[in-house]
Amino acid sequence: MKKIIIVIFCFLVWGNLISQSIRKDYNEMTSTEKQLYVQALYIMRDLNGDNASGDANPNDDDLILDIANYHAANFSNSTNAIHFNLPNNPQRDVFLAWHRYLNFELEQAMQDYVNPKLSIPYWNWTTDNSVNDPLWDTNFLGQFETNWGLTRQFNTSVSLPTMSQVNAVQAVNFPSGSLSAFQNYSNSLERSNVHFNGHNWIGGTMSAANSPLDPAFYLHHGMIDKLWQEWGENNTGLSSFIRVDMPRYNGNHSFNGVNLPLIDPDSVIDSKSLGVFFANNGVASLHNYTVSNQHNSVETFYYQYLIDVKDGFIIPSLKSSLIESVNSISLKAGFHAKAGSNFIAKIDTDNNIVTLGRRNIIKKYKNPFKGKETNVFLNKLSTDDIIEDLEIKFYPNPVSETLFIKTTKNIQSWTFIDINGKEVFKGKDKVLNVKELNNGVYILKVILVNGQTITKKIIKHE
Ligand SMILES: [Cu+2]
Repeated sequence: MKKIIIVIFCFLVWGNLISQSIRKDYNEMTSTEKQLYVQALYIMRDLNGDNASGDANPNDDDLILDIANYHAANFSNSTNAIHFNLPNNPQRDVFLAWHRYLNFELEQAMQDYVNPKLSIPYWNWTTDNSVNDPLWDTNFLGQFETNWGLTRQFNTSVSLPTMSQVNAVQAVNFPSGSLSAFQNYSNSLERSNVHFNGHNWIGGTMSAANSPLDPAFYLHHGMIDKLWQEWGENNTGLSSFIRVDMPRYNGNHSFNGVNLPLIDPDSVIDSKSLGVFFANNGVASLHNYTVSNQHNSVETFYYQYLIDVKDGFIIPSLKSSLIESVNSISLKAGFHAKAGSNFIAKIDTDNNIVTLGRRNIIKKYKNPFKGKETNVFLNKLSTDDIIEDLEIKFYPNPVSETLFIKTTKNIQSWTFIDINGKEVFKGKDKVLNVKELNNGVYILKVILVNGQTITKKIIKHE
């Protein structure tokens, strides 16, 4: 009886899924994600979708143009200036907070209008500093040069920020422990090559006050935002703004007919408070965070590589969180799904964020850290998505020690076959200890009690 109540409760609560954002290097985007992101950019310029049918006022639902106009109008020298207020006007300096909130809002609009799993990627110029990088492919940001008339110059006499320039800026924290330390940091970041050269290396629109018209703007500022977040985590408590009423829009804004309110820049000092997290080299680390369900009815985390949930990641009673990875999720000490919380960990084996066809598996998962059981189950998104056929998943793959076979039907037996077609390992359990197996590529053949056979390539590594 208890179980039934929980399931019904879940269906109600999981109705409206909007993601938290795990932002990643654009190189980690799948081709589907890139395609969707590009599509989202076009949609942001025509939110009502009426331009094609001869809309008389095509700009009134153009979010990107609106952002660019706002940015240009308040670039500097105004009460609401968003640039260059330091060192003379520290009371006005909102460079970092304003740009953080801008990316957040655009991302929210993309999630809302296009796909809840979209996030704005970042451009790490310390590694991607060539015009031949995939960033500029015509199927990604390259197409906007012509389509949006950006007159990019690619001024390669300007150097993109190097790792040592970034490290030098990130080390700024003097005079130590004071508000001025943050102001020095903000000033160093904004006025150094690290911020300028991302704009000026591209040139054209990116060098002008309406630079948000170039989609590269959001990836460039995505990287700046990531640096500020890292600085804040290394210099706890130092980020602080004097101004308390940062205007996002000037009141004439037409986006969706809504005038967005003033916000306190201090409220965005930790990007996690906006539901924004940054992944690095295949790892999204979720830590020091308490799920609040403030922005969304369910906090959903999506990333295709490792989601590492640990130190101080708390899901309080009555709060709900869904963590979804294509590859692997690790729950470590310090992660705590409290009694009465809703927690789902899900492996999206299709690696396809537009696939809505989810199959339903419920597993009891022993939480090794609390001595209590936590429900970890693969959930379906809606009743339209029910697929009754066989479901089988292998996790993680590649595997180093223990491989899990998750299936909706019972397993009769399984066999590992090596590249010579020889059987090297066999058994019946759903949890396989593969420690003794040599590294390499195998075919795992699973025979189910109903006679069906599934094969899958498995990689064993160190
Ligand atoms: Cu700017």
